Amino acid sequence: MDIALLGIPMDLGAGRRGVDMGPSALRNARLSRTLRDIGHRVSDLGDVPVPLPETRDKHEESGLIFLEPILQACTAAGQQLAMLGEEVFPISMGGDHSISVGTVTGAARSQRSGLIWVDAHTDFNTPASSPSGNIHGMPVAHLVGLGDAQLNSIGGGWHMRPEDIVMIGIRSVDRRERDLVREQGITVYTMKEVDQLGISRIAEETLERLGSLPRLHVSFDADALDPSLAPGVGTPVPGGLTYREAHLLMELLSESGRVTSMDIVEVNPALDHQNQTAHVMVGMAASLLGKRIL
Ligand code: B3U
Ligand code: MN
Ligand code: MN
Repeated sequence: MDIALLGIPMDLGAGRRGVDMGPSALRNARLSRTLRDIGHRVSDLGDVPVPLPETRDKHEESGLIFLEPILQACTAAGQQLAMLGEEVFPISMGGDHSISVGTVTGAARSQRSGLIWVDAHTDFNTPASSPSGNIHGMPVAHLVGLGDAQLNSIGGGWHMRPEDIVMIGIRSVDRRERDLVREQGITVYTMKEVDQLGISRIAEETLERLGSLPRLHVSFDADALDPSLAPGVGTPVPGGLTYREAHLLMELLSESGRVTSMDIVEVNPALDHQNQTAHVMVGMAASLLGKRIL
């Protein structure tokens, strides 16, 4: 397969600094080499320009911190991805999760698209519900067309249907965010369901729901993993996916042959131990892209 890597060194949407170094950390952990060893052709498109926080006004009072530069970077990322051939599998390297407003939109190439959101958080806040004003807690709400009119119209008004979204690994949801997730009817597998049902049943149900859509995007937030495995994240939450649960999920999605794009987000080397989190996430990408044990 042809794989394109795109870096989005963004930390404007997160509450803590350092996640802008994520693309470097992933390159250092040999993402491209690992995918080539599986047999793919990999091209690295470099990084989308992202303004430095020091050079911009936060506009905290708006409830959307650093909205302007985030709009710029997400629009640029979406445009780059939308220009790729349909057969190219893009991997967007964050950066905080606000990048996904642009990457999910761009990777969809204007088609109906399923979204598998692997995360400790639902990221379904709107400016009105968000306790923090951090845009990395808001991308999914904006992908379905809620929230801020500028942020939800990146990509010219393409939106996802709530029924085309499945979230896995969830264990931290804000109070008003929960109401929105329920109202919109998003399918959510919390860690309780991961424990109860097992990840293979969850993968099966997810593919039953989304497997016939023309495109399928996996957005993988490193904080979905247990913090003992992936310590390099800004908002660690105990009780996450184990190494094998996460790999099995990626392996089963890979076997389906339905996944057409991926994000790797929230890898923060400033909070990590010896780049462990980036290495773990490179392993996840390898499993999603067909690395086989035998
Ligand atoms: N729900 C909180 C915290 C959060 C969301 N995503 C991350 N943290 N990584 C918020 O700020 O919206
Ligand atoms: Mn997230
Ligand atoms: Mn998260």
